[in-house]
Amino acid sequence: MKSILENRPALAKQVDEIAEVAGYLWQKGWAERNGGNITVNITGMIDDEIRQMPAISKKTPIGKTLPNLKGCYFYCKGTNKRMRDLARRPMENGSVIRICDDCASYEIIADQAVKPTSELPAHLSMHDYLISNGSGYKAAIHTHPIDLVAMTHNPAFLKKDVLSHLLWSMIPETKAFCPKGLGIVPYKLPSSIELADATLEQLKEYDVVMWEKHGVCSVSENVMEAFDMIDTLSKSAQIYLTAKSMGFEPDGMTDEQMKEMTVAFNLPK
Ligand code: 2HA
Ligand code: ZN
Repeated sequence: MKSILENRPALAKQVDEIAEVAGYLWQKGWAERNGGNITVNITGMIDDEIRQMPAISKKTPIGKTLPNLKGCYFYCKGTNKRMRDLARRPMENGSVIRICDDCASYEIIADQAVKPTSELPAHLSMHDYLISNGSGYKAAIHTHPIDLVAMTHNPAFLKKDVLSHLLWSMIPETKAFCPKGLGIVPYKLPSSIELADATLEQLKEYDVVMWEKHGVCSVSENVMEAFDMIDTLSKSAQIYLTAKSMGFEPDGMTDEQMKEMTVAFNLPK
């Protein structure tokens, strides 16, 4: 069977990058079994031949109407598929979908009828928003980092921006590479529309959103940047936890040091 990636170097490179990141998520220990999902808006790489391709699945409701996604195409990790398998065989563990003209359903077009991620409503809602605000962002990742999820089990860290400031203060790079910090969504049922809507609300302010006692979501121009933000935050969480496990509360950078860095790196306050 011919793959949609054949003779399409840009699309093949994009899928390679997704597979590379899927491998990192597994190696990090953030992607047990089928945990986590990746979606990328690939509409910009779609040619007329792909537009004519017949669907290989039934039209399936998304669960929401997303007006900005009309005619858009996405690579989506498959539901119940493993990141570690996707890393080696991305077109067997994910698929390319097209959003139908009603903006409320999708169909799979390639390579195989692999049903997209259970978190599709959240992912597509995020992409819809990212188009509407002209961000140019194309990638969304959801994953289960042990350290960051553990921190959401402490109610003190769930108050607005408490965790952002704590993680920023562990090492200068964290604010530099994750300047908006991270938003918090109180616990909601996985895969639910409520989770999708609450995530969307946080995206207005943040590029990274924690789902209490579940995982993290991040959005960026590309899948590597989306991964890097979570990785940077997780590094800070590791430093915090390592200090705590050595029996002391880490000092954190002082307010002056944070201020100096914010000015020097031209970061938002
Ligand atoms: O895809 O992580 O939140 C499995 C999940 C659901
Ligand atoms: Zn999850």
